[in-house]
Amino acid sequence: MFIDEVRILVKAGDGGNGCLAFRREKYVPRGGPSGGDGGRGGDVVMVASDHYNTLLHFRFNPEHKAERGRHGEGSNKTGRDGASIEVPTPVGTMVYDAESGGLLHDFTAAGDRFVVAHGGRGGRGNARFATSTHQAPTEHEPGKPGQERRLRLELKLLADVGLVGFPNAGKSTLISRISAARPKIADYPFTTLEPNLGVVSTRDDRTFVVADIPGLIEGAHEGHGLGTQFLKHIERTRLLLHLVDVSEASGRDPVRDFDVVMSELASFSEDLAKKPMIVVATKLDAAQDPERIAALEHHAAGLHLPFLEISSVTGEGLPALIDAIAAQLFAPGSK
Ligand SMILES: Nc1nc2c(ncn2[C@@H]2O[C@H](COP(=O)(O)OP(=O)(O)OP(=O)(O)O)[C@@H](O)[C@H]2O)c(=O)[nH]1
Ligand SMILES: [Mg+2]
Repeated sequence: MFIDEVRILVKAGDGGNGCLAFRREKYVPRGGPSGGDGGRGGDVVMVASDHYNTLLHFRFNPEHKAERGRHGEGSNKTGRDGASIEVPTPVGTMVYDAESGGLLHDFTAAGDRFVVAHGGRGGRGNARFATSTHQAPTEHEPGKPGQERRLRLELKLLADVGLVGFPNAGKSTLISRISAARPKIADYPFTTLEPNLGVVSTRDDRTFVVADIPGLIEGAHEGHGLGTQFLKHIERTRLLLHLVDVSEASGRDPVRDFDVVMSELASFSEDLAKKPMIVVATKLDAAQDPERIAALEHHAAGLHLPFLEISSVTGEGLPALIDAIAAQLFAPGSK
């Protein structure tokens, strides 16, 4: 459930063919063999990169082919080698051969490189077959085909962002609006019983992973509601979004909701409560009373926490929220 998986096809370049040719120059009576060798095909090289943390980019781009080697030519011209291609993948990707199921490589550090498909060798041209007793060889070889492989990539997803808040605050609705995750959404508390992960892409084609977990209520650390057990799933995130329902329908006070959730977080782990946090007022479309929003905003300001307002129903505030998350996660010097 927390594993991202894709299948891709990689094809290295074929080797160029060796050439069959003889020198034919004016005034040179008997030209020797002059067919050049074919060039080598390019490799497909996977490279672990910090720029990616999901396999989403492979879904739009499942085939990766390197250039073929050029054929050899007359006058002993060797064909140019095909260019290799580099395919970036997140650190933590495990690469399996999709047919045999065998593990080919485990990318553990940024910059780690692994050739997943080797380019074919170029064929030898006929010039290479000449010997003192065999001066007019017509042998020449075709290039070897480049390796073609189906791969299965696997990545254990670690959430970058955790959603916290009361039941019904709109956590699952938010993740369903900004990612492809489709958790159950309903107008009663504890709709979400298990964490869901969603992959979100930003304007500049970066991605981050959001974890939606069950809501917290007062006394969660003593086992009320579903308790705090699910907070372990967001202990390693880098940012929390604290969702607070500011519509009247919640029947509660947003500032108090906020404080209750904060104290439940703190009683689970001080570190968790101290994580970078964005306070997000939800259900803006259903909030009639600007005072409720202003009070929460003021409260957040007092704690030096950024504050944003959204409606997952109308979409208002969602692009700004994604931008704010990306700014936190991808700021130079973060991570
Ligand atoms: N009007 C309005 N309703 C919303 C909005 N976001 C969520 N809701 C409604 O609020 C209810 C609860 O939404 P969920 O997304 O299931 O809330 P949750 O925080 O995941 O709740 P739990 O999983 O129980 O913790 C649903 O009826 C949603 O349709 C919003 O922006 N505006
Ligand atoms: Mg939910």
